[in-house]
Amino acid sequence: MSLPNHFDLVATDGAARTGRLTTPHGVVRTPVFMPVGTAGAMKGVHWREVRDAGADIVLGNTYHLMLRPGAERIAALGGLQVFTGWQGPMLTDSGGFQVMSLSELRKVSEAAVTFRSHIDGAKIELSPERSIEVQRLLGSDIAMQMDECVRLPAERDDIERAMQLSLRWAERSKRAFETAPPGYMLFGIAQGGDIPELRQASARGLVDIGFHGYAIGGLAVGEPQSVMLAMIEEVAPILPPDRPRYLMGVGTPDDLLEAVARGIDMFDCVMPTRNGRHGVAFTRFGQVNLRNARHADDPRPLDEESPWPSARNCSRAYLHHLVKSGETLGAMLLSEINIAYYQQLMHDIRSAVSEGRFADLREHIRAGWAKGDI
Ligand code: PRF
Repeated sequence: MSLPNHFDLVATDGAARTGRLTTPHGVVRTPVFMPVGTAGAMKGVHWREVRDAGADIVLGNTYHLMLRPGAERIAALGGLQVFTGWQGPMLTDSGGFQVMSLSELRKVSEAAVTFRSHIDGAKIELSPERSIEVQRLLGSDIAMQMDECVRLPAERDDIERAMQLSLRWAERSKRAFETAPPGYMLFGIAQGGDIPELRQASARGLVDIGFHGYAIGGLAVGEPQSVMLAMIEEVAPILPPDRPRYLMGVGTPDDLLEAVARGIDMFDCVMPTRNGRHGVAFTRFGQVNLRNARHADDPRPLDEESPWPSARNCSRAYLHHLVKSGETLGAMLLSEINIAYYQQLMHDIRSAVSEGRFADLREHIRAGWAKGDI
């Protein structure tokens, strides 16, 4: 059965698209990058700065929040927005992917995944139905189906088994979501590894079931960028053009540009905050490692033309000092600068697509990165 559509496609330029996704907590302008606030917090960055940087939506994780502080507790406290103070839209990942990367003693069966909590070792079962229940208790604007993601390289049989299981879980997730109030959304997730036929079968199966939007999972898990882009090219033409498309857990600024060029509308990644905590800044001239001794006496800011104050005003010498001394502020400033850079990139992409000059923007941005930081 076809679900109501909350996405308006505003303009296209080649395969690139720009649109508006209306959620219960506000409108999301696409293409969009969702900063990751895993456990109900953006690591090292206040929501105010996330909002000021231009983020319309953030991502939270079912896995972390169900373990601590617990979904029922967050529901009793008024849901994620009231609990965390982030007033805008939130998308939550379903948990399966985080179980695979974070927990021990995990076991996947038809019914559910069982695992031990990485926090206290408690044995926990997460089924597609429980994942939807948790995401609804959290009050997530966009819930994701539970899926199984296989790291690459992998055997065809393993990829196919996980893809088929994910399709059966997609059906169960949709059924579990039937009683959700209007306006809330559920996205299906395509799997299929690096095998074109399996990618196509996965996408077709999801479209037959019918979701508010469609995600592509199981990429950026060990394969080269060229393979990731080829898999997007297999899947995107099968997805309904009037629904949002979300590439999960991606990526570098270059990944975003290339995926938008192939019709992707939504992204999330820990890269801006994680790299920021490790002393790395994203700039118009590529990545800059502030740990490097060449910055120690450099009075220049990261980018004197940046619209973001910390990128324009803080000297590289100061950022280098903060990072080298292990000051919390170093990680905070670089995380905030990186989130702002990603948001600026998406803003520029949206403007270019709506004005029919995406190809020019793509060349211009790539030229800046190729020039390098000098
Ligand atoms: N599935 C889910 N979340 C994800 C992924 C996936 O395949 C990925 C892979 N890049 C990141 N996050 N549910």
